[in-house]
Amino acid sequence: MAMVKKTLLAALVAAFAAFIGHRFLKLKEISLASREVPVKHLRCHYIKNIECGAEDITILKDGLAFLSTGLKYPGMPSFSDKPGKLYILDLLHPRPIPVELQIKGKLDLSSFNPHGISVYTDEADESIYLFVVNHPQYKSQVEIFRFVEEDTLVHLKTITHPLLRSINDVVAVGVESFYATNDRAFPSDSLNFLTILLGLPWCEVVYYSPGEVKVAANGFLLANGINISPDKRYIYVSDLLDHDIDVFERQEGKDLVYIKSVAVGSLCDNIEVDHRTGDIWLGCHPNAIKFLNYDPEDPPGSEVIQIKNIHSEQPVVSQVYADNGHVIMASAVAAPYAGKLLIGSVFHKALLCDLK
Ligand SMILES: [Ca+2]
Ligand SMILES: [Ca+2]
Ligand SMILES: [Ca+2]
Repeated sequence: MAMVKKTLLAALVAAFAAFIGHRFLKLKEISLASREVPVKHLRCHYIKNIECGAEDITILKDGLAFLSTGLKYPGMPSFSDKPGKLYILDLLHPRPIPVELQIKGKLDLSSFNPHGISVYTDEADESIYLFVVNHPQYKSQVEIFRFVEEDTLVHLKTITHPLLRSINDVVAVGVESFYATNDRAFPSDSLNFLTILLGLPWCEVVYYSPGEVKVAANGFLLANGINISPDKRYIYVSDLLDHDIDVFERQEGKDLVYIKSVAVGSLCDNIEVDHRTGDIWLGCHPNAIKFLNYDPEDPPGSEVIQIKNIHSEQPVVSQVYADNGHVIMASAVAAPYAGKLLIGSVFHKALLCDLK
């Protein structure tokens, strides 16, 4: 009997070890650990004053771009220990230079750590609201600002909620309501790593409004960028570790109904949507291991991917830009405007490129 027990135990241990070994191989696969991207450049130049990342960028219809800079995030490189800043850049200017936005109100600027951003224009009076994911002391909250003049934001409100646990990006759908992505299943690093190792898709999209907060969609390995179609009917979510963009339809009850996924073959971060064409633009990480184990000798690369006709039977996915990290490392966002493209990075510089 003892012998049978021993054999069973040995078989169980061997099966468990094989399973964990298999999961580590799978992890190598989903992190695209051996991927190298051949360089594919556009005509670009660096944007002045941006040296420590512009993790997220979004552009208004009149060509004003907002940039979220200086992110510090656990486990990721950062070239600055100063607080983060928000900038504005006028793309209609012949030589656009970013201007730091002055923040008025009660927000503690010494711990400001901006991450994903989104703008909302109130059609009633054309007022513009900027929603910013903020991580003071690595916590997660959403700041709502009103853009009042050329270079000034007025801080209106800080939103915290137990469901807004580990927010990466946000998409505003009203003056005080939004959808936000949680990029971690657990606050604890080891539990979070375990969910990734086991391939458990436990990240969520949360809907927030003053009257109701709920999980609107789930089933993501790592929910990162989020954005909305120009007609406001669809929500797009980048599931970074699943290498795809998930498309959802908005419902009256604010739930999101899953429509489909479009494979992108890269680890895509933030999503921008061309106001005019509805095309999807993605700032992506070609190789997660190079990104996490930052080595200036073998830097993490950058990749910009565009999806045309995402709602058709055959969306067209194409690589628009790729770099091996010698020009720009760790691209997180690509925002198009009138034949130009802004590329921002998690911790490095930012580029303004010509698409024509
Ligand atoms: Ca965003
Ligand atoms: Ca997916
Ligand atoms: Ca992001």
